[in-house]
Amino acid sequence: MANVIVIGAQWGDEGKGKITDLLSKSANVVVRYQGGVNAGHTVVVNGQTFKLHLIPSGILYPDTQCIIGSGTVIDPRTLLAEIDQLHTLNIPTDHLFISETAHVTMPYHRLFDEASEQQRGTYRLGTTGRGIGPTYADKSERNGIRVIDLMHLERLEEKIRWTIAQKNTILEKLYALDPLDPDEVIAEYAGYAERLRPYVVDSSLQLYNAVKQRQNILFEGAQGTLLDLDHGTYPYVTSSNPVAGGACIGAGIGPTMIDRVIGVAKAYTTRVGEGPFPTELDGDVGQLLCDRGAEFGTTTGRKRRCGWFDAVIGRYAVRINGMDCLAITKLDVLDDLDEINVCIAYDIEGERCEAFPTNSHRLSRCQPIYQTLPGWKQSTANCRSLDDLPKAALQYLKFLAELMEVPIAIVSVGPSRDQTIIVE
Ligand code: 2SA
Ligand code: GDP
Ligand code: MG
Repeated sequence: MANVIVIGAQWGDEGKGKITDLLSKSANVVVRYQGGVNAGHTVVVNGQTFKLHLIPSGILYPDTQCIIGSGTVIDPRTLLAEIDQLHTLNIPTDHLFISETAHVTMPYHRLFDEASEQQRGTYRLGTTGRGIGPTYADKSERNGIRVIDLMHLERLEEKIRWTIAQKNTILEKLYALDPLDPDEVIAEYAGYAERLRPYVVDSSLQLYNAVKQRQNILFEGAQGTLLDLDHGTYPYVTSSNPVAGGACIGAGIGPTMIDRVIGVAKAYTTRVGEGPFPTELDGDVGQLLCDRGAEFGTTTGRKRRCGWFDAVIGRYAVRINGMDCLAITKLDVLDDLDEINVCIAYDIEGERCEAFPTNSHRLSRCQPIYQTLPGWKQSTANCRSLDDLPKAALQYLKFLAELMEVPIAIVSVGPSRDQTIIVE
């Protein structure tokens, strides 16, 4: 398998959790390299559903090391709840490791996220409210608290006292909120620190040793290409780099150690949160995709916006990530449709546009140009090889691969691990 990056090729929720779990069977190490508890990755095995936020989706394999890398932001409260939840299901976590250089989400980060969204009013971004943007902002401003700080209680106390003094001014003056009590926060985070201590490592070194031993490493992206801080639909993006290039920075390894990039894309498109979405469907078909695809946020439960597959976005994701191949998920969601549209280009005020506009304002003025394909009107949920698929479904997949100029390596026809077609 070698060293493979799994990324989301759209606006997130493409099924990265399912594909990462599937590939983890052949991986020695699985690494999350960015994002925090905004992510929600679902793995379904033998009828049991696991919703993971920070823990890599390889955790169900007891011999696979699972690393939460340096580029992630860690909310200890949610992470510990996730660990506890796995323990109640008899899933061990002694193969979980946390980078000492990852940044920590603090209570003021969550408060700032919610308050600033409220202040933005109609300009709100539709964040998950999990404090992600403010945690990364403190990291960039060099005001962050890192996992390594949690491990040194005296230093932690001093840092929290100093930081909360600054943050309370903002809470009171800018947002008219109550100040935080530093003693309470210190006690809370000291408790988390003790529970997290056994998991904390120098994860970049651990990864380098795995590379030297020629182990197979899987890098699990969170969110998706169009939510990338640099290459997504700014400002309607998250505050990290989900694209393949982010894996090297977030995991702390060099680009020469990467062998392949797999892009995960739904057979249609969804987006949760604000921002432009050219192929969005407001009517019955959009509702059908939402219902059949159970399109509700894995973390927040928010209804996801649904639309047709957008090959302009697909081609952009191939380029930005250096994608080698595709995993197309949720093909089964299209089973009932008479006809299926695929956006092949955009029309911007009479001008045909094949390349994805990097400017969100321009994107919001794009009208999709569609090609219509026939539906297959039969269930694909039990298909386990390409030969099992209805002809029209195969034609649809071939069309997507041609438009995006990359081969399809995996097709997913249901949420379960076994509802998968591996293309030989
Ligand atoms: P944030 O919270 O600062 O990262 O939000 C900024 C934008 O990024 C979007 N975002 C996501 N989009 C899709 N899925 C995500 N994870 C959850 C899921 C989302 C949920 O798996 O369903 O439960 O609502 C995710 N995380 C961040 C977010 O919607 C903003 O548009
Ligand atoms: P991620 O963030 O990319 O890991 O995706 P999420 O877990 O947030 O959302 C994907 C949802 O689709 C989850 O509920 C999965 O269980 C489900 N899912 C994944 N693949 C398929 C599929 O092929 N068909 C159907 N019907 N559901 C799928
Ligand atoms: Mg998700």
